[in-house]
Amino acid sequence: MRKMILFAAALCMLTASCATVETVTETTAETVVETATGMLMVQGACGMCKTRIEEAALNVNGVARAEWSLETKELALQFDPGKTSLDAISEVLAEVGHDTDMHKTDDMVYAALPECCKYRE
Ligand SMILES: [Cu+2]
Repeated sequence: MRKMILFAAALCMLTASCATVETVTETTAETVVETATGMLMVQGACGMCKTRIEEAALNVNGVARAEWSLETKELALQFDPGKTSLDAISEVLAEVGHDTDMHKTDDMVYAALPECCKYRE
């Protein structure tokens, strides 16, 4: 199962159609600030999902901004690439019940979501 997930993620990266990361390095006199901007497709169904997704992402150390759109299912992220990665953030989201284009939520976790949050057909 783990192999299948890795394969799906690798395939995803090859096609480069889903998750994207862009890294910007700004150097000032004394500090080097590195910020990565990324986009993840995250499944969800309501406002509660939005809160859960954004809170989970913001709880990841290094994440500065997380904004999810209920309409497009896109999660716009800004984070420190030295502290975290799109892959790590995606894994946390799958752990709290939301499928992403990189990780799938465990069926047991999904089943425990409130009825209004059921996004699978
Ligand atoms: Cu919901």
